[in-house]
Amino acid sequence: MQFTEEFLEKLTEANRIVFFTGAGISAESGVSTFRGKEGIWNKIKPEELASFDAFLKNPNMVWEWYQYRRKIVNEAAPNPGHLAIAEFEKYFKDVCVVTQNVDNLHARAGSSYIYELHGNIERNYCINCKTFYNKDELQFSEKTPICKICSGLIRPDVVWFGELLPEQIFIDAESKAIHSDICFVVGTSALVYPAANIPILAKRSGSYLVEVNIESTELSRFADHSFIGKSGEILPKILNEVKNLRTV
Ligand code: BJW
Repeated sequence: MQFTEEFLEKLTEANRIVFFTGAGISAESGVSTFRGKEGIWNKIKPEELASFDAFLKNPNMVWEWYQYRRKIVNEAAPNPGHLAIAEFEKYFKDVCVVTQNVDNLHARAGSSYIYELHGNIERNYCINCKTFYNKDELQFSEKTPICKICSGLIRPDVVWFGELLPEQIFIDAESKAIHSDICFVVGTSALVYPAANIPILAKRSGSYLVEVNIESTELSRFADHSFIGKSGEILPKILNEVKNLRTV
């Protein structure tokens, strides 16, 4: 893999790094992406499962789908892409992950600063009184569980279409993007808003935008540098270069 002089210079000089990640980074861990040939939305319509209306219409079906995905995620392990990102923290002053993923694999890989824009599949909350329940409390529930306090339906703590993103997390992620020196955009089609604004904001604020994806995306035309290939292969190679250029 060839690195340009410009890219190496940016790696040498940077202090603040943002990794903006999507489903593609977890593909090599065996977690399906949403779009594309093997994507979830190829088999299921998003509005049937990933909206509050769908949940109210058929809570058990939506709950069952999330229990199935939790099982996949539990059995999956972070891959070399997640692990490389976590190791970047040793070499730069400020490294964070802004992720659209709900699979918790960045945390399990050891990343310390994670902004989860679309929630986390391991948490749940009551739609009435907002009491939180972690996955262990509801692990064996085949049907939609009911809140112990108010008998409301319990839903996964993820952001469905038409719902607002967690406000403070989004504000903090925007701030990290604005102040970043390099923004890596990894494994996302960059089609879902407002999350997809984060890398654009980084670029407009002067950050060096680097895309890592198996194919080009909506964002590619804005990127200063595009690596085409699997993130589990490319990110460890970039990390190796960092090890040559910087000291711990
Ligand atoms: C690899 C790889 C490997 C594969 N290595 N790469 C402006 C314009 C148009 C529409 C809107 C807009 N603003 C808002 C909207 C509406 C909507 C939206 O964006 N729709 C678009 C789809 C058109 N947005 C919303 O509804 C958001 N809320 C909102 O805007 O609130 C305000 C509002 C309120 C009321 C009314 C109107 C507005 C909420 C969005 C929530 C998204 N939720 C989901 C589900 C989360 C829960 C769950 O997991 O079940 O989030 S949808 C799904 O898409 C999931 C993802 O986080 C998100 C992004 O997908 P991602 O990560 O990019 O995955 P893929 O599959 O698309 O791409 C994978 C990529 O990986 C590909 O590029 C591959 O090539 C690559 N890849 N293997 C490297 N090994």
